[in-house]
Amino acid sequence: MPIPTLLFLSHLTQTTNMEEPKRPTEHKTEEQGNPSFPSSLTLLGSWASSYTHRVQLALKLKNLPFDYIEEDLMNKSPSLLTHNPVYKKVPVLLASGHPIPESLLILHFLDESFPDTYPLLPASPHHRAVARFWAYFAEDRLGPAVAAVFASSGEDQLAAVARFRDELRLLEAELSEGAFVGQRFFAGDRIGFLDIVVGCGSYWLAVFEEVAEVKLVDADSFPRFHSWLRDFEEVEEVKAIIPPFDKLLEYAHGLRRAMLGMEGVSAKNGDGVAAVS
Ligand SMILES: N[C@@H](CCC(=O)N[C@@H](CS)C(=O)NCC(=O)O)C(=O)O
Repeated sequence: MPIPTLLFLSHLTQTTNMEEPKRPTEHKTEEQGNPSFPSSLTLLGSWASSYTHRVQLALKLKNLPFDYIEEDLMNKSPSLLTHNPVYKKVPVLLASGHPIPESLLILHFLDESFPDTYPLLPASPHHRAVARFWAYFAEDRLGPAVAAVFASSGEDQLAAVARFRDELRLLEAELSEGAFVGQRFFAGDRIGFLDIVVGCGSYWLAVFEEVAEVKLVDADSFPRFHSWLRDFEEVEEVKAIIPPFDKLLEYAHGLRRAMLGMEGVSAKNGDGVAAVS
């Protein structure tokens, strides 16, 4: 659930400049080969973007080598603007130089291009549809609900917390007695597509709880989601991707100050999240 960047923060990362932009690798000349059988992979991303983390995690699970280019979202590179002219957002994956924007589409692309190494989606069409349905739910409902909590204060925030918990209850029910009952992860005994989608974003929940001084997920109300998240965060590949808690915390504090500073324009029902983007 990239809770918008978060899923959540995706909207929020855009106008704040709390992190020095780094460009770890030079942009290589991109050969224009066949994108369906990519001979090279380059990821344009942002360090705090859970959408970017989704792609990094999928690449890691599939053990695919790739170049990484850190984008400064306050000062987007010509490469990003050229390769994602419609949304101008990260992540963008260049497959043999051919751009693929949108994290979920990139996950699908990787699974279709490299089906034999760590398949992300289930084999059965029905289970695939279920995973995609809940991924859509995470994007469409859960993420915006978290973003609204982060962007609001006072009574608006209390209402936003209640709304988020109502949404999360739907996923909790699916874990405890629905499509994923008895499974450690959404994908079974190891993480897969839906775990990546919901998980890259969910690690922000603890950060938001601290910054916004609210309780979003407690083990009593959400026992299955709570244990799923703990298990997800313990996966070696996940640990290698998620930035340290303190770094996320500092970032989120700055973001929250910036957002509440916009009060009157922004801090109702998550509108501020969109306003910042
Ligand atoms: N739906 C997109 C969302 C990507 C997104 O929102 N990325 C944010 C960073 S987390 C971004 O690039 N924001 C820059 C902007 O909106 O100007 C995806 O799944 O990839």
